[in-house]
Amino acid sequence: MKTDTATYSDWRYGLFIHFGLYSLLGRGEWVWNREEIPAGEYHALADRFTAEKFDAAALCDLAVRAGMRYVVLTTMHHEGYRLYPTALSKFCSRRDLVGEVVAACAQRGLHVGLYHSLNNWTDQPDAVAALEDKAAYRACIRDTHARIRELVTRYNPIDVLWYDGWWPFNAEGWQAEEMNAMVRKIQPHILFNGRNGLPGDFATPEGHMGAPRPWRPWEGCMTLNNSWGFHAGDHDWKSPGQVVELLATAAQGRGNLLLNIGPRGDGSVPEESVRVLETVGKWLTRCGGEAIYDSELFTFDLRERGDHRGDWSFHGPFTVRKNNLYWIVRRWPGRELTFGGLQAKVQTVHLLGEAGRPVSFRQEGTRVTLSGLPDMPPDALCPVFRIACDRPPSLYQCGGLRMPNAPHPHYDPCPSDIIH
Ligand code: JFZ
Repeated sequence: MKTDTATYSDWRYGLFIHFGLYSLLGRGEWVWNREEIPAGEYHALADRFTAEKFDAAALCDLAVRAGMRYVVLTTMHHEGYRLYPTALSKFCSRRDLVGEVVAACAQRGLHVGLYHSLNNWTDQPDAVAALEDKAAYRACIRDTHARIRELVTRYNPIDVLWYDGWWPFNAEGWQAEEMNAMVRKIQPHILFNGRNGLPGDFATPEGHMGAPRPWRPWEGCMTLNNSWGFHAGDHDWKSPGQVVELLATAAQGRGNLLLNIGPRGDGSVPEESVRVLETVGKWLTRCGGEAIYDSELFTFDLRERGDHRGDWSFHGPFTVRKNNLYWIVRRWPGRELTFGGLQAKVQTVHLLGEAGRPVSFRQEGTRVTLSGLPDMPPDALCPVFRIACDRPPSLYQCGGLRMPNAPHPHYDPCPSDIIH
């Protein structure tokens, strides 16, 4: 599948899959390193790794049901174990799990990205030796480039090469310019993330959804609980409502949310993650999709007013597309909903979804009230309104009760992530 940065920002929602030998232990993907497990003991996990319940078709079906448009799989994490047969190491799966996922994505029209750690704890000379010795350094970089070359040759075409594990080198150390040029020669349309030391084609804020400033294509990668690789003791799942909120942040910043699952060692997916993904997927189909997909960068009138964000509401986030303002009402306050600061004239208001219908409203200047609504939220997860305006809508409210007629000094100890 061919790709480019222009359409990348509209993928919006993807499935990140962390899977490897560590999944058998259920204590996260760094377990070897953090617990200082003897190498022989850790490597012996390969004999137990059969991934008998790893079902690429089912995983991709889950992504589709979840409303996702792409999948990124860990082809090799820091442990060094490859999920694909390779001529370059014995430490690999004989079954081609990567090929299975790439094929299942293609069948479903999902874009596909391959996560690959540059540094790994198995291949010798490793990055530690490379730091200490020039010959080891040369061998380590040569081997890393060879691995990447083999990966993008085996799986061609793919949409994204998702580098990770840059420790301990920067772009110069990894010879990242040469690395990207070599990959682009094999796959001209491939996109790179920014984790081999170069900025890449998109930014990857991690653990938060802050759009880069100034804006460029971006993807926030988030865990569904607090672990990337399967952790048997981590039951701290995000609620469907929290995932909706993450999606709204992606949508208003015109970025993507890459949401992670960590299958167990046998390849089965923890039921709680399936439940959350499906609940949000149904919401996207029912009413949320229009507010989330193909949204535009919401500038909140920032160009005129520095980095003051005037968009926030106690009830839930806003997104925009063309002349429409979407209101994703996470906290339903009751029969009337009011927001201020609208720099446009409202023409119609609709509640989206099964309960979809026109909604009465009144507008006094920048203040808009939606009325005649039920006491209880009209959607089981999160009602969404389409507020059609006479021009691309923008919102602004200042910290006082009226807009000052004089410029005021600007001081902000915690500047907004979203400055465009
Ligand atoms: C890396 C990995 O070490 C981790 O296991 C996981 O795969 C994750 C997606 O990526 O971890 C990082 C990478 C970047 C930051 C923190 C952890 N960061 O930028 O703060």
